Amino acid sequence: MTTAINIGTHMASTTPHKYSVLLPTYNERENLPIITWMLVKAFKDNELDFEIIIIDDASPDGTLEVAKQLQKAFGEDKIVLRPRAGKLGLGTAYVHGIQNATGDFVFIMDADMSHHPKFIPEFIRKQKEGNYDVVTGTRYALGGSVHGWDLRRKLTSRVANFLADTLLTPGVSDLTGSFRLYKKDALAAMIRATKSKGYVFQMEMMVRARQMNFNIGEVPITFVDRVFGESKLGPDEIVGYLKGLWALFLDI
Ligand SMILES: Nc1nc2c(ncn2[C@@H]2O[C@H](COP(=O)(O)OP(=O)(O)OP(=O)(O)O)[C@@H](O)[C@H]2O)c(=O)[nH]1
Ligand SMILES: *[C@@H]1O[C@H](CO)[C@@H](O)[C@H](O)[C@H]1NC(C)=O
Ligand SMILES: [Mg+2]
Repeated sequence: MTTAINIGTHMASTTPHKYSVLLPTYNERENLPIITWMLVKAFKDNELDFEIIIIDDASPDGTLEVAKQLQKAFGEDKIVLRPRAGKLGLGTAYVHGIQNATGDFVFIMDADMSHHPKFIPEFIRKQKEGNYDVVTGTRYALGGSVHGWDLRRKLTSRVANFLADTLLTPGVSDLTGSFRLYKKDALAAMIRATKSKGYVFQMEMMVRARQMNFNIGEVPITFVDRVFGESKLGPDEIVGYLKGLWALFLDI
């Protein structure tokens, strides 16, 4: 009996998991080295196999040149470059990046330091705990929080979340956030089912995940405002979000 249990535990603990991180960048020249260094450290400290896939959309600030330097420093097996010729948006950046993901798990996160790599082990622990298909970081439950945003920005995010939760009811406390860990096959299936582009993309993925009966776990994260660079959230983004949300509501 004991032997059988030991063998089982041993096999489970030595399954060679690999984590691919999809890092879309647009004008993140200053943030990219810091986030990359911290990610490498988080994975190495925890003895995890990983790769970081940088999807840069021809950033005018020279982010791609910085990414090439990082590739030299950390190695081509650790830093994979998947640049595109123009700013084609976030949704398609993920689709583009996942084509080169060799891990059985995929992290999606922002490159501007709003999503701190120190949470990586917690996502992984949570995933194992419930064998979840998706683990989503939440700012709005379980003790998660937001720092560095003014009241206007906080309200915008809360209202966006409230609207999405009311219209779509997918039972995820932070729908507009995007720091998540996926089983790669589950992510591929969600992406195939998702039609939206831009800001609504991440939200629709959670709706599709529920429809496909994937198990979703949540971990609290503290979200901090971007370290370097200007926020891109303006009236156009808000109108685009509302239109996208409404289209999604009519579609489900
Ligand atoms: N490849 C690619 N990356 C993008 C694009 N738009 C944004 N990003 C990146 O996607 C991540 C999230 O975008 P952010 O601009 O931080 O969006 P946000 O957090 O809602 O807004 P701010 O941080 O306030 O600007 C960051 O790493 C960006 O550099 C794009 O069109 N293409
Ligand atoms: C990414 O994948 C595509 C399609 O499979 C392949 O053509 C390309 O060479 C890969 N690029 C890198 C950088 O691995
Ligand atoms: Mg940001």
